[in-house]
Amino acid sequence: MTKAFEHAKETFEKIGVNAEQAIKKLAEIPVSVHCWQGDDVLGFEGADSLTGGIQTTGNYPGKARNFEEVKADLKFCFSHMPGKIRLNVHASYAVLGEDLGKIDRDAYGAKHFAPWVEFAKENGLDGIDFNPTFFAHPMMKDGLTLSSPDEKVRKFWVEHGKRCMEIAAYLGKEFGKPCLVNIWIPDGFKDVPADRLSPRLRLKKSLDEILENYDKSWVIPAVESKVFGIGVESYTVGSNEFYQNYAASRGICCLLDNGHYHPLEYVSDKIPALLAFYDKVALHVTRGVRWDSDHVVTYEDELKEIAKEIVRNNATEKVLIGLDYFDASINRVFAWITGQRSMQKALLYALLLPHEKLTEAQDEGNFTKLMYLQESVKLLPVGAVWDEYLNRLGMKDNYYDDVMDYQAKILKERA
Ligand code: RNT
Ligand code: ZN
Repeated sequence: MTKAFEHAKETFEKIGVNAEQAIKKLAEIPVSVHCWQGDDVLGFEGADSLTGGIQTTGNYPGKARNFEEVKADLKFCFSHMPGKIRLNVHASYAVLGEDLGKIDRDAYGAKHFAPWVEFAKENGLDGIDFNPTFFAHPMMKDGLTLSSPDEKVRKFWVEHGKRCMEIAAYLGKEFGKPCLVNIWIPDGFKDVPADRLSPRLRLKKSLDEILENYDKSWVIPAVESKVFGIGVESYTVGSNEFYQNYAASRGICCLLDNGHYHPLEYVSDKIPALLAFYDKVALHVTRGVRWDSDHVVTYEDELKEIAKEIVRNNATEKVLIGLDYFDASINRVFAWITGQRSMQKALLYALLLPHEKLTEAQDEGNFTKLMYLQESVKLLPVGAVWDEYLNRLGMKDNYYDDVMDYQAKILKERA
């Protein structure tokens, strides 16, 4: 135990916070790490570009080109990511083997994800979460999938959704923990639509078909809304109001991506609003810069607010934390670790706050004291507790040097 930690412990004790407890709790909060940061969301189906209103920018060398390379990079990342880790896999990362080019997304099955299960188990992960991939595919017609007026197109995607529910049940069972299946579709229009209702009614019908018969003990379905995407600026079928009402009426979960709202709308405020009604709330933690830019998650104010809402509402088991960002302009492995560590740092910050004292001031209507307390906690020695936490896990704060080493030895070899 370092002197700095001893001192920090005393400081926190004085405000009624137990730093040892905070460290223990932090190690138990699962963060679902997205599989798509290492290869610019391309997946294993042979895609060379991304469509559906999302985009990675940059061409930093060393992108993973196949399952082996994604696994190697993730393995390196895991050894630098503190805490409990789940893996968030997209359907487009199916390990198809001999089926590559022979079957399409409407025929993917559990066996195509068995190698991911093996990998996750080998690395002692907490479980796998899953996502149907409704983008970057020739069956998207006029930018539409589940809301398409073309029955052939709509049915194809419904079938994909159904297959994914089955795959998710398999993943949940394998780990003995439910698998979150997040449905995000890119459907929308670049310009003013003539009919805003019918696409939503078709989406509602498609979702009902996908959810007709799934394994409720192992699958937690979620729907992710969005305000707009690139080339889809005027209208999004799966809007916030649409999905919140859909989720509420069907008893499923909402997934909030903090890049998917107007810049002055905050997911930190939406979490407690949903917790008043829902048993579970799922998150895609990202960092939008001016818009849904999917910048790497860093330790900034909104992230801290999000973490506070999770911790102070005793919702660490109700809020399912997943990461969602993709940056190709910097070392991708570095980006992966940085986002996960930032999430953990924010959770630690929140775990070290004197929530009762703060709430007391609020409830007494003593807003002068509340501001005093809120300002004074900002400079508490969280860093010393973070260092101790890493130390105990055999990790260091400096992961940059290791990343550079990995870059020189492994990533440099990739064309
Ligand atoms: C897109 C959504 C969606 C994707 C991933 C790859 O705006 O945020 O969650 O980023 O599914
Ligand atoms: Zn997202």
